[in-house]
Amino acid sequence: MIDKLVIANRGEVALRILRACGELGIQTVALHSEADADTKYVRLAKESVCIGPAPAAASYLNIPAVIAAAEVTDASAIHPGYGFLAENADFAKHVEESGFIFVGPAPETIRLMGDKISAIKMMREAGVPCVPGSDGPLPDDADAIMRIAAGIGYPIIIKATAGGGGKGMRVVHTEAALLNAWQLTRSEAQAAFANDTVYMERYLEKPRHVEFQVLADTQGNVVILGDRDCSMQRRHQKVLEEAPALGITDDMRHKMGELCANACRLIGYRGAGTFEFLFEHNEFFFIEMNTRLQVEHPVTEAISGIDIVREQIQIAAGEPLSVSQDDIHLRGHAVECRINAENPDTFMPSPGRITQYHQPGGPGIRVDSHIFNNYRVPPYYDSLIAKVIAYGETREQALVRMSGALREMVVDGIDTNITLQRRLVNDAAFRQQALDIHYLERQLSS
Ligand code: MV4
Repeated sequence: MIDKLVIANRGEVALRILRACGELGIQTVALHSEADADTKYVRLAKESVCIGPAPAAASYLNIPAVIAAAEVTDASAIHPGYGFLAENADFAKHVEESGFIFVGPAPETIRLMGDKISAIKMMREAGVPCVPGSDGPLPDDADAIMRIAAGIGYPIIIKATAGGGGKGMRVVHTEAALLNAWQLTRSEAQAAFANDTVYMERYLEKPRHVEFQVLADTQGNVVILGDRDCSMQRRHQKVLEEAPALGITDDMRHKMGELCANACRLIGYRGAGTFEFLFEHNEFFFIEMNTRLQVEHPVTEAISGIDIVREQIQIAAGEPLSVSQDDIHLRGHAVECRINAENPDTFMPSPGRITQYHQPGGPGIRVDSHIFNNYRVPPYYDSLIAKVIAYGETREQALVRMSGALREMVVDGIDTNITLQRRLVNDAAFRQQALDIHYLERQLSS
């Protein structure tokens, strides 16, 4: 049903989608900006179309250009990857109205989950535990807001309903700071998202970020591929992820999985999705749902043996999931290190020509990357240049393998965070215990 697929993305994820299409016998069309003409995924695709100048707004985010490229190549489907247009409900709607298959959930589902208040409302209905909070938008009434905050108890956090991923939120520690913080968050939300609706939650001070991966087909089947811990982050950018999350009993994992599956059925979910939770004092609290493929999907693939991108494409083609929940057996442990082209001290992007690249390998090592010797990292996009994934029977084995892989890896000509990743993987505290979402930033500042 899908004979030709447009890859509306770049970099390592474009290559990841291209490889899945290769296995499925689907022809590929690589879309690229003027800055990405000379790339590995463009070379390997059957066809390619230049959709605009280097800035993403003129190319990878240019909806009419993406759809026109699908039309001129007579493709049947469009895969958005992650970032760019992946969670743009208007884009998904345009894709479908133009007669193409969108590899992802229905546009209405993207819209519903993109609005955090409506997402939380649906999750509560499905019995998924959420953070105690305002259960809806804050009213335009100072006294009412003070009462809501007092009822929740300080500290609280005010979040924009159109936000997510760390944009448009503010922590409030005292009643004295509440109204000013409310006004500020509201005006920032208006400026950033053209939507000033905000809500309130109890602020969890030292949680972990634990997320559940789901796959749902159009026949009503749902499978849960377990959880990932993504707590190692800096400024809302994940640095290292692993699966499974430490210290979650099989019983809890099973119970949370069931609740996520219920939620999928309630909202009629289709495709790959992720339920994000904060995990603190042995309790889960839903915060957001991502309706796309995620950067860290390979750690789940490693412990489940399921090809998530392949399943995504087959679901989009109307085929049933290739497995049922009884076929899913999570085994071993996997860790992913994101390798970025960035200055190790300032974290500023470090574009430029890679003069020397040595890719690590060996048992249990997977590298998802679009780079090669003499590749020029463009200055216009995200600084992710490679993902190193290490699998082992145990967490210790996965980390030993990761440590070896990072020692082997050479990327010369530009700055990278490889040294930082080596340090983190060999950090005594990280080796021993599950750490909270603030650990890495605390460590970096000391
Ligand atoms: C929170 C929180 C504490 N309490 N909500 C940040 C990104 C967005 N996904 C939600 N975020 C948070 N929401 C409550 N009620 C702390 C964060 C948070 C965070 C969450 C996940 C991963 C990294 C984070 C870094 C800072 C703050």
